[in-house]
Amino acid sequence: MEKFYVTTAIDYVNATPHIGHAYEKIAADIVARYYRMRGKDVFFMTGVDEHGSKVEKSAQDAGKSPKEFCDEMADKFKTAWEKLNLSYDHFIRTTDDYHEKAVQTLFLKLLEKGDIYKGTYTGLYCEGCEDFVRERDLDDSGNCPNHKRPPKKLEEENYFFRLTKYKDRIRTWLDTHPNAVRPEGRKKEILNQLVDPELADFSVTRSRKSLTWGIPVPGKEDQVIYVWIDALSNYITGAGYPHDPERFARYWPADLHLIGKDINKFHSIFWPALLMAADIEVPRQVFAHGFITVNGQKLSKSLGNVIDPISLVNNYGADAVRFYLFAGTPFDNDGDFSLKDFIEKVNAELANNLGNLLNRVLKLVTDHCGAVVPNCDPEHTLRSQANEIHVVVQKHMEALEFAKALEAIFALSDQANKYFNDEKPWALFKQEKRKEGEEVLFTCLEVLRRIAMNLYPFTPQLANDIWHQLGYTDDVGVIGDKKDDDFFDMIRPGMKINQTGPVFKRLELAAEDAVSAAV
Ligand code: ME8
Repeated sequence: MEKFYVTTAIDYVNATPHIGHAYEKIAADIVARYYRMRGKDVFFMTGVDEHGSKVEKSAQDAGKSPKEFCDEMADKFKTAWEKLNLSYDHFIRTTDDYHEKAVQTLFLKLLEKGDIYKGTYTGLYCEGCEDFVRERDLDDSGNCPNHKRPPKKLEEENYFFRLTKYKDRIRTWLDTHPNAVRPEGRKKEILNQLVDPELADFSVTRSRKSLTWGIPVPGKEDQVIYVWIDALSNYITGAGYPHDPERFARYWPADLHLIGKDINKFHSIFWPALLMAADIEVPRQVFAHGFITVNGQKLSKSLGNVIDPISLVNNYGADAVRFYLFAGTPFDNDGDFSLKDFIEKVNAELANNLGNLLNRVLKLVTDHCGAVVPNCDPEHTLRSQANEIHVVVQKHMEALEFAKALEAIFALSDQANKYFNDEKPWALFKQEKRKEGEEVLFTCLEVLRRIAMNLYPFTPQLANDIWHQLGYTDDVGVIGDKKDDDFFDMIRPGMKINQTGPVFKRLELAAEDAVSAAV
């Protein structure tokens, strides 16, 4: 069985998960479910990034020890992901013992090789970015443009990673692997950064005086391994490096690192360079997605618009959130979340377009065909379109064009509604045109079957509910384990359908959301 290893960025635990974090994790889940369904051995990993001064400070503010604070926060992330129906295989915490040991091993390996060396760093450091910043990148008030606060001046003895040694190899990698960094615009950004003379060796440790909450440099107690080498390594340590060589050999290299556009440099330059230095294969693809804004504004604690994914799911259900975040907004662009639009779009597509189609078709099958799939095999252009939907969806899924995949699926549902309205099967049965009536119902059932299969990665619960109402007793997501024929074959004549009421209930604005929806 072919493997597929997909990862997400690991989130800082200094604050609770927000809709932007959820966006990325759901994307990875969609990919994981899609490839599992297509028969791949998927390893889907997500997790949290727990070290660093930001987290240490948040713990202090909360009156807790960093470890105690991180334990609570890691649970909050896990709860959110469970609510959103994420099917990750492993949740990594950078405070996990195996991870800490592995990071130290990697550090010593690079030190021994001479790719990590000791130097003195003087510069400006932004705690928000957990990165050194350049004077010329600051805004007019001397603040970090991302975090709107001044960076700190730092002079420290640190260990550095010899990034400059690997610049040419990274360029060659990008030139010879056109899909290694995507989308195209983000790759160009990386190519420009590679020729910037200011892209220098970077610091991989901090003095214990300025950072205590981190992995100690082995044998050098005054130095702590600095966040990025610790964080990036999660992708290999979580897959078994070096403690489980068999698992590591099975899943590495990662097939897809999903990350946000703000951390592209770390993933498309620092990370491959670290791997090259350690003689480990580089990932197959880094994909930098866009950012979610809320009502057109950047997510910000001070604006109070940091939507909590848990309350969103509690009020509207996981499928609605999963669907909305990926319908409409191309994954490589920024997209906006507005409650009003969310409710409108979800009701229009999931309740009206798809839900009604299912209800109307199944009602006629119940009333006129004894609740059994009619025994026929009609030819119709709509059926041919339905037969091809997986090809269209596959093309979009491989390119991570989620919005286009959804558009194709819902266009099919739209067409089926139109066909149903035009053919009026209820009238056909009344006019004793049973054969014609059955053929219309069969065609619609087949469309619904295809929709359920293709929709599954996006809205697993809804897809399963449709699947079960169509009469199947298993889970739509396990279809990939079966013969391909089952996937591509038609709905089974003679199968008893199981109509149990609306598959998707229209959403109503929750009272607590009324104020923000009015914005
Ligand atoms: O950067 N919309 O953690 P993080 C979409 N720990 N994605 C968003 C977003 C938004 N509004 N805001 C953040 C870190 N993200 C590091 C990563 S990986 C080895 C270490 C994305 O909690 C962001 O781009 O700040 C990143 O991919 C992820 O959420 C975690 O962000």
